[in-house]
Amino acid sequence: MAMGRCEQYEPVAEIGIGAYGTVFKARDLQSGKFVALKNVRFQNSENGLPHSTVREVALLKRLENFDHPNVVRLMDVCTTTRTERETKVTLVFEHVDQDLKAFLEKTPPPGLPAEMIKDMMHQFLSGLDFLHTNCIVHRDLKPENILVTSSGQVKLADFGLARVYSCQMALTPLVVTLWYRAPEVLLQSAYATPVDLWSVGCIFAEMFRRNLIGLPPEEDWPLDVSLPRCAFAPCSPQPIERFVPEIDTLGIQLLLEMLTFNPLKRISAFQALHHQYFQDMSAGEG
Ligand code: 0RS
Repeated sequence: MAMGRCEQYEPVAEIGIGAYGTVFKARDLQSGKFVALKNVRFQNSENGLPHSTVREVALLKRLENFDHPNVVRLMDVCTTTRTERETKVTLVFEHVDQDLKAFLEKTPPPGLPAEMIKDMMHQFLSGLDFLHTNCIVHRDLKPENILVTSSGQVKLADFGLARVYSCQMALTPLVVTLWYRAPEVLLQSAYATPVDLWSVGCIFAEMFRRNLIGLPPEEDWPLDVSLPRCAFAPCSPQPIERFVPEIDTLGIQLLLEMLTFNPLKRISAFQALHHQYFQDMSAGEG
């Protein structure tokens, strides 16, 4: 992968602006294909880019060798020194036409067929297990950064670089979606890969509908948070079937294992992929 200067990419439209920087849809003048350009600005350290940035970009490049079907391809990385103090890094990704949010919104009633949800969930978990195996916690999974190709392939986007732009994030007073955040993130407790499985659970339920887990037991409440358990009204878990009426028994089982309050008791992406729920999928799928 060459460290080009990104002159071969012509911006066409802004896709999104967020804590991460700006993402543009652009045309690759060499191939004629569309790409997604993500610009991230960094404060230079004494000798150029901070080590952590270089390391994280190198990790993203290394992931490319695995060519995983359920994460977006990173095609190129370019750097532009803007000033002595600031460097702009442009990550060039393959472009995918739509996100899961738009995909779900345009699904006509009565919603997605159950087999399609299963297939998409399996792809989603495969991509996530791949990231977790490579020590990448996504932290912000939501329908807006899960992309769906025209042929129904699910691809995760906006992962990695989290630590790098967390400082940039602090300076960006943008309203961010907290709907998919695991309780330990909202409570500012210690967290790791299980946070993503909570988000997966929320999205899984959203593909059917909504749900409620009730007030967690005292033993599951983290000790390292400032918000006490007693700040919440007691409420017993609701039968999930009431909120997600179309889900089947195995789907409910899997969903509850994802929406488990205690991250240590929550199912992992790898375990979820091997859950009985997926056992009736035909070989070669996902
Ligand atoms: C109304 C808020 C939503 O091809 C989209 C793509 C899209 C990409 C793509 C490829 C690789 C990214 C995008 C990417 C990189 C941060 C990201 C954050 C969120 C999403 C993707 C990111 N607004 C309109 C619909 N939408 C989301 C925003 C779309 C639609 C098509 N194709 N991203 N996002 N990495 N970094």
